[in-house]
Amino acid sequence: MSTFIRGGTVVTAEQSVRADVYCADGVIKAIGLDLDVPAGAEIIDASGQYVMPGGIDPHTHMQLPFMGTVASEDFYSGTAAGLAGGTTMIIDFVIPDPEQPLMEAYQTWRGWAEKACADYSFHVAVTWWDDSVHADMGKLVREEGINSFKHFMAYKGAIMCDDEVLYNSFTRALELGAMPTVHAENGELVFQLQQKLLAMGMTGPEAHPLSRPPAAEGEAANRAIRLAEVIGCPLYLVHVSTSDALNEITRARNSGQRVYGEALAGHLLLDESVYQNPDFEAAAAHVMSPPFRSKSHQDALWKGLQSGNLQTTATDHCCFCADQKAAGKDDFTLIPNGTAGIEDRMAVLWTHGVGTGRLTPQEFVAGTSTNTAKIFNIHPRKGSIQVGADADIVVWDPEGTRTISKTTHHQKIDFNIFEGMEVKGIPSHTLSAGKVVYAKGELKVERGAGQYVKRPAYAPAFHALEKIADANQPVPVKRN
Ligand code: DUC
Ligand code: ZN
Ligand code: ZN
Repeated sequence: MSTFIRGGTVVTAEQSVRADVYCADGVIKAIGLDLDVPAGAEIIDASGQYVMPGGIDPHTHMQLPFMGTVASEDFYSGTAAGLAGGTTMIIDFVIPDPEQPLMEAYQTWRGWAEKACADYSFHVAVTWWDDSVHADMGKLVREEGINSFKHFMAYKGAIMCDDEVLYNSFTRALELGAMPTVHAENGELVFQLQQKLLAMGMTGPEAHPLSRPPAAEGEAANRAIRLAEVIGCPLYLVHVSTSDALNEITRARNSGQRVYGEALAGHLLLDESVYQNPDFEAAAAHVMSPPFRSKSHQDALWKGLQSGNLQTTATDHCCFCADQKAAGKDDFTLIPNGTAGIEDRMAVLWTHGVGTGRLTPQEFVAGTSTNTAKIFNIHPRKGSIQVGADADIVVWDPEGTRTISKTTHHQKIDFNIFEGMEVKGIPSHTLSAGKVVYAKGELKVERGAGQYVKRPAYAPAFHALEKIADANQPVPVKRN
């Protein structure tokens, strides 16, 4: 099985260059101008189009059991929707219940993901602490190819980590060469504000953003960053939604800390007015955490991407349909948190990023694919167009248009937060492991074709950090 992509412009994070790309045996075999077409290759005419690394969405929650229900999108339908939108890999989250062994939860998620039709990997959440968690983190890194651990600083009484768990887990991650990641919101403050708002009779979705103010995110971001600073580990902040958190990241990076930030397509494009919709279903459909913010935060996030203080983009794809959201009809704290976007991320970011001049095409590739591959240590196998890399490729038609709608999307959810948005710049073809899995509106995916991608630990850089920490060891004063 081989595919020949002819006459396109290859766009990577570094450059744009006219070249043909030949793929066989799942990888890129040749790149160059006017290559000979090998016998039997399927030819894709890419003239007038860009040939880019397939998107990597580092933040999805397929079939997540959460807030008393289960996300409606599973690993098959979700990765298929991703492929339709040019995303060829996801990093999903294993989220153990408190007291559940990490390895047990990991095996459960691995089983669920076997039906995926695009490649996938996992961050594993640390939701509690004891010696078995310490040991399982080691097994996951050394034997299972997990190199990132997630910490929820929100969701009190469920999966929230206190500072003790953060300290223990960040310290262990450093030892193992793994990346700690955080959902940064002060969960205690959110809980107290939720109770206060309910007591005031604020029971609808309009109370959701009030219960999670920007300061709650800024405080948690700062706390996590400061813990990482003292421990000496790097840190990745998922779904940065406020200038408050971004300012903390920027400050830390300027002082030399290795801190990374992720922006969601939804946070870049939607604002908090969605919660004022008098239609409960429409307002509840936007309930996710952190919530959509004011336009000034959106502007800050775009600037974060432009300046490089935010490196990656994601969706937090977590689908709940109207009947599931209805659980919170009389109490906004019971609305399952989550919105969709895996199918639309690439097109909306191209349209509102490259199309408006906010991002160059190279910055688009960096922010949708390459930076994620680098941060999570799978580059250049993923996130690049080079000989030997996996042939996960999107052929991008910059003149192609589409109107986003729940009536035409492939996502398994009855709502689309980008409903009615006209996008210009869409995939014409998506290749997964060299196979054409999406062509001009038609999906040709195979259940189970996606592979689990192991991500090695980052030992060398981390050992350097450990050496610095060792050199700064305190020495007791000798006294008589
Ligand atoms: N936020 C959501 O909106 N859904 C899933 C988990 C999360 O942190
Ligand atoms: Zn989160
Ligand atoms: Zn999430």
